[in-house]
Amino acid sequence: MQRDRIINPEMARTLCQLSKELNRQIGLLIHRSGKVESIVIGDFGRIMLPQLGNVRASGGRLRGLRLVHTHLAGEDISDEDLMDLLFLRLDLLTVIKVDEEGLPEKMYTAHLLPTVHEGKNWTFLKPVHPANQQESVEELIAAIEGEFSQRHKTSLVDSREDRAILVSVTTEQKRQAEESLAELVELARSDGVVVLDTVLQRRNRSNPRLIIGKGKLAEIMIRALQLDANLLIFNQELNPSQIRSITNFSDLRVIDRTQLILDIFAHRAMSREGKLQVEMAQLKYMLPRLSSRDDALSRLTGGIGARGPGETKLEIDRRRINDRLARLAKELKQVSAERFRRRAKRRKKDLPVLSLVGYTNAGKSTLLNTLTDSDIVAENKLFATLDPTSRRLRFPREMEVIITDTVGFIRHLPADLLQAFMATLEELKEADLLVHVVDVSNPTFREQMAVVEQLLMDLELGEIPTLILFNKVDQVEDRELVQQLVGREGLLVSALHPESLREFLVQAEGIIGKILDQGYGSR
Ligand SMILES: Nc1nc2c(ncn2[C@@H]2O[C@H](COP(=O)(O)OP(=O)(O)OP(=O)(O)O)[C@@H](O)[C@H]2O)c(=O)[nH]1
Ligand SMILES: [Mg+2]
Repeated sequence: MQRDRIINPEMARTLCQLSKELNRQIGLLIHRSGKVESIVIGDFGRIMLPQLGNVRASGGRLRGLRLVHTHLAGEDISDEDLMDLLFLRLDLLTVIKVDEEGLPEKMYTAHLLPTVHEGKNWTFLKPVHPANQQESVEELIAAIEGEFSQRHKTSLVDSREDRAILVSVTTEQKRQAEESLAELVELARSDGVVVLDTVLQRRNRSNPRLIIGKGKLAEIMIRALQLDANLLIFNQELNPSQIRSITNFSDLRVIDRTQLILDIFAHRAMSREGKLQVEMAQLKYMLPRLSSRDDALSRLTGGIGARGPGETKLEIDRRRINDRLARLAKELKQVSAERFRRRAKRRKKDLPVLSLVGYTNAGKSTLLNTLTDSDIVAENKLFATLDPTSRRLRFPREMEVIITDTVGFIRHLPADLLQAFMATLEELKEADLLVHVVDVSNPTFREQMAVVEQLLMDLELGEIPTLILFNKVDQVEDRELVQQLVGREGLLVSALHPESLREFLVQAEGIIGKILDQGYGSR
């Protein structure tokens, strides 16, 4: 094809003629160089495009391919055509209407716009007969690409941050769905992601193949283009086919809640053990999802029972990951052994242990700081603490204990992560008293308590005496709620205000004292 024409006039005629004879749409995917990449034969009403690889003009935002195809029923550029333009980021999308005689009537062309114009990200060129093409497509595409990259440059200034749209597709009740999405926003914020928009879709049943309908996905893609998002975060765990069903349509990065949590952990891990644990969880999560990565490749080697010569890249990746996992497991074992020795040393001093547990962001680290006059990281972010910390704490009646702070809990804690952190969490078994810190200023604190209690059971910590602290009362306006809590099995405190903790110290000392009296010698 000539580089500066959308399509050569003779070729347009041939295409129309064949289309008419076959009574099917025919499409050409044409590279910017003029090379025809694919010929697609559809049926009367539509064509299905093959999966496109990453054929791209160097560094551009558009794909480097234009689609030129025939329409037999005199219909205009359809919504489906526009979706192809949008999802595939085609250079251009052109429809040639075929007339009764099988001759080209006119060509109708749409292209993307880098900015929203009248609520749309695309615009139409003036219809033209294939023989009368005046404008150079080459120049046109270069101009569009230029505008895109200019926009890109201006947003590069703060492009170290990810800009995300959060999506939740769920069968939950409305209120629960909203709360869960709100928590996803907090997770994203904690990971330094800019949240541009949230989309909540409630469904009666979940679909294991397509997580989200194509229409809804189109809406999200348009939104993503408008807001210049580079990331979609799903609240639900995505299986490989669901990931594919989305990434087939778009170039946006797609991750799920589990990956987001893993990413937070990866950023926060400070100790060697923490880092090893997180990397292990990440690799384990990635492994089964690898198949969806390089799809073009796996299709190439898929053939008729034939494996390509040697290993495919995918297999090499998979083997590397397995090797790495084995190495990590070995290292982790060593580190855990070291920690065990340290712990044994501490054990010799035989101080009772009081462990803080609770939902993430409940105020555990703040409490430890206030009680022991320490300065460990406590901030309004989820999972501020990953590595366990221990401090000595002197009770009012001169008794001394070790107080430990550890990673917070969250609902739907990723299984791989829980497993990786098992060694750290196992230490909780040595606690003489668990202090369950609850953030009562959070409207979902009851659900959070239930999550923590369930996890404590799962970790076989249900037998250890537990004291509940209703924290952040200073933040609660609802006096009625406070009254309700007073009679309950717990103390109202504010970790920021030492004077509110006096009663807690007395009670904790009492409980531990009693345990020691009863159990001395058995330890
Ligand atoms: N108003 C108020 N804020 C509190 C109180 N306790 C903690 N906070 C705040 O809550 C936020 C979270 O506190 P952290 O101590 O980091 O919570 P955490 O339980 O250690 O959380 P993770 O380590 O992230 O799981 C911080 O911004 C604290 O300042 C309180 O009693 N009142
Ligand atoms: Mg903390």
